[in-house]
Amino acid sequence: MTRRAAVVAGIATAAAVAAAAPLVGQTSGGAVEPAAAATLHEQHSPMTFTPADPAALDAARKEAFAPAATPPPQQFTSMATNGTRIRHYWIKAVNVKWDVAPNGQDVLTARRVDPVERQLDAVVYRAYTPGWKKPLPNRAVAGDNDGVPGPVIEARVGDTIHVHFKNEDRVHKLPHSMHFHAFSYAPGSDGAYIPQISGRGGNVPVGKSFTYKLTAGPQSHGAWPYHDHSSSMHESIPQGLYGVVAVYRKNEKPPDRRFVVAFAEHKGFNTINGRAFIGNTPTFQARVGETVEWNVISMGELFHTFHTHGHRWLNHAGVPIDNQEIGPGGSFRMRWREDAPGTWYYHCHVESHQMNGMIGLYKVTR
Ligand SMILES: [Cu+2]
Repeated sequence: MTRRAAVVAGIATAAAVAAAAPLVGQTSGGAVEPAAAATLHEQHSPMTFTPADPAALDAARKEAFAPAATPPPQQFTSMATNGTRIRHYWIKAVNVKWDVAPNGQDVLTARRVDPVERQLDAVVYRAYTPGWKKPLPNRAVAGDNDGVPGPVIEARVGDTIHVHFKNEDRVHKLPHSMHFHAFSYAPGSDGAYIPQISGRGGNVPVGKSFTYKLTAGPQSHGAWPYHDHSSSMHESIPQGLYGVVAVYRKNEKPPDRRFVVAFAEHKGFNTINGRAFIGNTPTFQARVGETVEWNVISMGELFHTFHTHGHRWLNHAGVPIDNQEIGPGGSFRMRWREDAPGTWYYHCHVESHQMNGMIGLYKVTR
């Protein structure tokens, strides 16, 4: 506790440190209450660490750095539902225990990450079969229906999308909503809480539901974020309530692989898809010759840079780059045809973020 408080003190005001104390106290005790919100921007220092147990470190490294298997083909729901007039998504906000670093290691610095440091009483978006009957399976490496970020909302320009949202946050008991970048909609489907104005969709109470009616217009193509914009958004986004919208042009061919990368902060770690450190963050895979597409969003309070090794792409001015800045609420997508076999890093190039979890592996096989 003393060490943690000292880390906080390094970057925060005395008031923030005082506010952080209840969370530190509760790590042995149970439910996360709104106190968590006060500690969102606390930063772990890569210089203070518990050395890893050699056997655990070795196991985590073996798993992370093992040769790539042949990646299975990727499916996109947009292909399965293409041709229907209205795409329906059935989504709940549900509680899960989320582990920011399931393998318990930072394999780069040989540091052990303790369970109390890395576990979170999360609330996440999860996709269901019609009528919210059964959760849909997760079919991607990450970012499909596995928690943080929420399920990818896919559409094509010209589509109408109905998102049926139900708030089942029984742990925090907070109102939630879904607010979508990318789409056009009437004010009632904005999903943003405006006191006395926004209506039911801006602040959906626990146990209640709301249907957002959206249209993918001519300016909707690309990768975008969606997130909670209710009165609880400042607490709920760090608890996991955000995801990615992927909209293709009318006749655009989808890529062979789509990699979802969501930069954010959870429990003081700088995260990719809710996870920190190699082997916990997604290990993406592709084969030479495939078209790969990266959908990158940023949530939270910080600015990041998305960098990949061994690859370059063209920015909007047609200039080759290998490092793209991205700020809160921002997003971009880009593609390349894979021609570089090997195991590569992708990471945020803000070095303190990279060392605090924002790094992963990309494995390309022939
Ligand atoms: Cu960063």
